Amino acid sequence: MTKDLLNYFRAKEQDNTSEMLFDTQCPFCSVQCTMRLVEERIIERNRYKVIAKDNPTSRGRLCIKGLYAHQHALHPERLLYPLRKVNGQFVRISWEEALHIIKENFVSIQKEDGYDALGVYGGGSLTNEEAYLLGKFARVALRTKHIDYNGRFCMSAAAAAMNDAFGLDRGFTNKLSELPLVRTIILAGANVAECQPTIMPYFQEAKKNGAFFIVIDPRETKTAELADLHLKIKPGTDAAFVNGFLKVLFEEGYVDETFVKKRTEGFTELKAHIDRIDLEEIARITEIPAEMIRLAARQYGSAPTGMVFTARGVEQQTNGYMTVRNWLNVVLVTGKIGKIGCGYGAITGQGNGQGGREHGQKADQLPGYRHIENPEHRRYIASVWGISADELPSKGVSAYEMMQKIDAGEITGLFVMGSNPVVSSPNAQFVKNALQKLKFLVVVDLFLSETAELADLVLPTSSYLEDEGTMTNFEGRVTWRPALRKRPGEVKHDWEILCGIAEVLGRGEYFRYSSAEEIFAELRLASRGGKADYYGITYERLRKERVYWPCPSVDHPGTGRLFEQSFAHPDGKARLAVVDNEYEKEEATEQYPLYVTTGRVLTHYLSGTQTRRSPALASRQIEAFMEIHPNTAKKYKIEPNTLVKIETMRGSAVLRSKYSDRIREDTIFVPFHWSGMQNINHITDDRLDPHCKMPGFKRCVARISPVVDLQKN
Ligand SMILES: Nc1nc2c(c(=O)[nH]1)N[C@H]1C(S)=C(S)[C@@H](COP(=O)(O)OP(=O)(O)OC[C@H]3O[C@@H](n4cnc5c(=O)[nH]c(N)nc54)[C@H](O)[C@@H]3O)O[C@H]1N2
Ligand SMILES: Nc1nc2c(c(=O)[nH]1)N[C@H]1C(S)=C(S)[C@@H](COP(=O)(O)OP(=O)(O)OC[C@H]3O[C@@H](n4cnc5c(=O)[nH]c(N)nc54)[C@H](O)[C@@H]3O)O[C@H]1N2
Ligand code: SF4
Ligand SMILES: [Mo]
Repeated sequence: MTKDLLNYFRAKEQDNTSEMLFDTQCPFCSVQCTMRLVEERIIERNRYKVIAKDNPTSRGRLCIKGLYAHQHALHPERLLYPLRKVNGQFVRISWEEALHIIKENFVSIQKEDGYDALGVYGGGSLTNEEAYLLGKFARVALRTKHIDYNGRFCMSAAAAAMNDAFGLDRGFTNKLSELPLVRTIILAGANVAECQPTIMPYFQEAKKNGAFFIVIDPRETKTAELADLHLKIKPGTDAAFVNGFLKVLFEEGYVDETFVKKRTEGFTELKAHIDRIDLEEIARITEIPAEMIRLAARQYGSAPTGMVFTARGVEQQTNGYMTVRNWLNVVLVTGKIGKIGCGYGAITGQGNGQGGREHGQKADQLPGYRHIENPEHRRYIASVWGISADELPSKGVSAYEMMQKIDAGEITGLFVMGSNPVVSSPNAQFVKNALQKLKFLVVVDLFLSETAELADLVLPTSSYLEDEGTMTNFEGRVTWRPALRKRPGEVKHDWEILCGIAEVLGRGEYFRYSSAEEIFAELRLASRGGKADYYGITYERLRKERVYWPCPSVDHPGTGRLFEQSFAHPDGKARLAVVDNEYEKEEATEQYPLYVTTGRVLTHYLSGTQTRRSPALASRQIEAFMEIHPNTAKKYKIEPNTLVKIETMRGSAVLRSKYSDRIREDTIFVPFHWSGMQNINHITDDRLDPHCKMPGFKRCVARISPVVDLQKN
């Protein structure tokens, strides 16, 4: 009998076994799968088991990350106490001391450098309640205009494009349950099989029902296995591709003229622009044969139903906004939106990537998608918060621009909650150097992340097993995450930390809550009448169902399919846009001959702070790698599974080669979940999309060389 089993029986005999059940939601991606953690205490040790729970989105499925999420939440490296850096070492302090230090530093920074010298940097893992409160904290407790969040690197291009085209940004315009009815599905720069694996069965069902799949990606990914047509596009040329696609739709009569006339603006200009497009030129730019572009457009144009999905492959470009606008042109000119099986989806990334962008963490935004520069919106939110509208700051700058302001000495104190910008920002070495110039850096995290290591003060926060709250998934559906596990050590919830700081800063009267539900009640009111209206959504409802917003009253069923009758602009019409083929981007040269694109693998999550600490996940992919075509590798004398140095003007990284004939020969793919020498963001381009300030994570040029020359050894 094994020792474990022996212990088990011994424990049973002594009736010393206990089993505790914790229902929760996965802390990772935007699907928000539900699960139950079973914790068995048996004399000497605890054992854990995870059981998937049913919900209408993931329908009782979990991917491997969800199955092992508890491994990081229960990891011995969890931060348990506030830490202060003294002579380069972290020492444990009390919460009282921590709050006192924050007060002293925040007050002196704002006295010396002004209110806006404090920056706040949030994240899409925060619950709706905490994201909402962080926005209020920046504006009301700190009175700074500088707040932004990691969603800038994630959803900003698609969000801005949907806002401008439709007047409203919600990840999916349709219900997920409609997917099996769609006859042509376009996946542009989206790797669902690795990034939202538990919704793959919806796509597979569509496939079974005869749907035609077009996958556009420089690599043949797991997702591309669905494809009837896989287009191995040259990175960063998707906007041009869509111009070619539109050309075919126009030439071959797939435009829905009644829809265009009744429901859109800007058709004449778009038509004139597309008339000038030359399909052969598009084929040259994208390196996709004209016939393939024709085939793709015909399939979509002629299908009775169709949906276009984009994700970061096309969005994390310095023309990501324009590329999404062009895909929205496609959806609009064919009238394939606002009907069953017809629509668009920007596949949201983080667990609360959707909710996190609706309630005020963004530099220009107030709750409910209100705008910080709209006097009426300011008045309304000020009234909910009990302050005067004049007290509200104006809009600040985007996430990376905050780093530039830190570097320039304009922002001298920073408060980070729920992000690890030292790993996840473009040109990460610059960001690291900038953060070291700060007078005072506070990081609130579960772990001593690479960013927390630079902090003067680190505050421990609760994990998904401990912190109750709501999240809004990629469908625009609000979900409730119960979390009853006891917090370890002296850990506090993010919202408690914000309230505690507000209190010592003398603004406590605006931050008195005793539960997440109380904050949600205020959020409902603040969002009321806004575009993302949560007023009708209560905890009571959420304990029983997942509710689509907008939901303006408690008896409202929620809005599954958007834009059935009209779009969200005041005149009810959608806007078409003219999109150029070309834009400013890095081009391959003799010195930097290869394109580098970055992304994800199934078993890791974002900056890796969490998944690198999970033995089951880390062991499946222990280090970063570069996916490289064997022909390219041979050209640069790179053997399989050997270390390679990759360099740009900005910096370098060292990665292990991984041969793959499924990637373009001119392109290298690197996941970004690792730090230090393996951090690919040391080389990425920090140019920003002028429309939404999204960095071009998905295209830069680089050179490669073997680290060890095997020939000589
Ligand atoms: N396992 C896992 N799942 C995750 C995450 C994670 O870290 N790990 N993160 C979550 C988050 S926050 C996000 S934002 C999503 C991201 O989800 P996705 O956007 O689907 O993931 P990525 O791997 O970043 O990029 C998708 C694909 O874009 C392709 N691509 C690169 N350049 C181009 C290009 O120029 N054109 C086109 N058409 N395609 C290109 C890449 O080869 C890649 O396969 O995933 C979420 N889910
Ligand atoms: N090269 C390249 N870079 C990229 C991307 C890419 O595709 N390529 N993708 C970008 C995208 S889409 C994204 S979303 C960003 C994400 O990048 P980051 O914002 O850096 O993402 P995370 O790793 O989730 O960082 C979250 C940090 O917060 C902590 N944390 C987790 N939950 C909580 C919580 O509830 N409260 C608090 N206070 N802390 C918490 C985690 O331990 C972790 O240290 O990366 C971007 N960077
Ligand atoms: S990572 Fe995403 S798909 Fe996987 S279990 Fe978590 S929420 Fe579900
Ligand atoms: Mo993301």
